[in-house]
Amino acid sequence: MLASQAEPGNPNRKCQITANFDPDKLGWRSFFQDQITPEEAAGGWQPARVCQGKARRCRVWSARGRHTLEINLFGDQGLPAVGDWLLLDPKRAQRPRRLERFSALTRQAPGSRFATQVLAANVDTLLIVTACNQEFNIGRIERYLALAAEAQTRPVLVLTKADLADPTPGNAPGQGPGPRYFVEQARTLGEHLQIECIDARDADQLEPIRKLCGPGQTVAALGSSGVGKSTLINGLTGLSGEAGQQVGEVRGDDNKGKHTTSSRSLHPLPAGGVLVDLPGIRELQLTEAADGIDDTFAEITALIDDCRFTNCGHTNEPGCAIAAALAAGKLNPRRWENYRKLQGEQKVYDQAKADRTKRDGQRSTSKKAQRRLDKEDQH
Ligand SMILES: Nc1nc2c(ncn2[C@@H]2O[C@H](COP(=O)(O)OP(=O)(O)O)[C@@H](O)[C@H]2O)c(=O)[nH]1
Ligand SMILES: [Mg+2]
Ligand SMILES: [Zn+2]
Repeated sequence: MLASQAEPGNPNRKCQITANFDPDKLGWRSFFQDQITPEEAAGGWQPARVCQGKARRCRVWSARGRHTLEINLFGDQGLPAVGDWLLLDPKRAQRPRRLERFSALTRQAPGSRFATQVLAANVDTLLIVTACNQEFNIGRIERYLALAAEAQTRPVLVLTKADLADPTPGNAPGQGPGPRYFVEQARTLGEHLQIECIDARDADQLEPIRKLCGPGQTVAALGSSGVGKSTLINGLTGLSGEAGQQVGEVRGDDNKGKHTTSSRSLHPLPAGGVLVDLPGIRELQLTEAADGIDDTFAEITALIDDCRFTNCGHTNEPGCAIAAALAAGKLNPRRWENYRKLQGEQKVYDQAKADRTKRDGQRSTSKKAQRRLDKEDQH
């Protein structure tokens, strides 16, 4: 299955793949195997999966176990992201080749109007984690759904703190919106969306999520701090204390978490899959996600197809299917607003990127922006 089992650094010595490193369980599949050239196979190149990326230093998992790679040069490929598969040249480990990704969760790099940052690569399932309290925000979930749709990653909505949902602070017992309220709200996002409403601290309630994390599966958890991502991850990995993820306190007044985990990381699961923690997402500006947004708002995309004019602005044009659906109460005005907002942001991004590309010639990401990206990855 592997190109070769020779140990990097010593191509003549066969090495035992450590008990911990089973590439198939870690997500290796024919999609990656097929990318290995005959020369690489003959040269003893070895696959490695990135479990943590900090600028040019990244932690990887390979037949040598877990180790750090100082990457010298990454050419036009950009730096590897958590979840990437690399091929390590036994003679020049510093110059790995990054294999093509089957999916990438990307956002606009914070502080930049045009650079893209890969949050995680090769993710099968995205857990969109939010809590049954004032953190719950339907518009933000739609944004996350568009991110998943763009990456063609299956989204699952995880509503934590179901145990606290009723009563909510300020409400008399029994009068707050119970967990059902949040599930009903979330259901308006899609008939087929998988929704799990749980107490993340209770391992038994994690069973439906555990099912998604079988051998070879890569599952990422995304959500604001304080919603229970680390709790969820510890429940799934079975680790706690020093070995597990640090679980944070939550401020009493607004239920917001203080940032505890801050770097993206990949964790193996006892059953075989891997989990990616995507902490500290304060800002999620989508990049090149017009298709993902269209998929997320499929009912709107279908209506737009019915507008009389292909360039309909959906304001006062005759034969506008959007205006008609709004007037007839057949289109949720909040969804329409959010669709317009997200597509509007895309236009601003596309314009900024086009302007920058024009100024920089062929380069779409300037050196300065890349340095800023590297720096932000060190946090
Ligand atoms: N009652 C309750 N508390 C939870 C739940 N999930 C997380 N917490 C608590 O919320 C706080 C923040 O959790 P943490 O996992 O650090 O959130 P993260 O910032 O998203 O990683 C901790 O005190 C957890 O014990 C839940 O489902 N129910
Ligand atoms: Mg955390
Ligand atoms: Zn229209």
